[in-house]
Amino acid sequence: MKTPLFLLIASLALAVSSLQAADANKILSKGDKDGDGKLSAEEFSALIPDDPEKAAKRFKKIDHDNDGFASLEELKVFYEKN
Ligand SMILES: [Ca+2]
Ligand SMILES: [Ca+2]
Repeated sequence: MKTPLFLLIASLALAVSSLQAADANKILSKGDKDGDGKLSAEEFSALIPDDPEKAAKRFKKIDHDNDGFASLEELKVFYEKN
């Protein structure tokens, strides 16, 4: 029996979105040195040590509410879009 196409697409979309959530989680757990559950600009730029300018620009985009920290939610939103 063949799997209906829409089911394939749905499961693919699910796999992709959980992958992105996993990415955000991974980035957060890797970068969060002080363990407060979010990334400061400093913690974030430490993840991209070879290009501080790019890191700063990206951090600005991620920090949507401008509180100076990238929360897991903000990371998720960013990595879903990119
Ligand atoms: Ca932190
Ligand atoms: Ca923020």
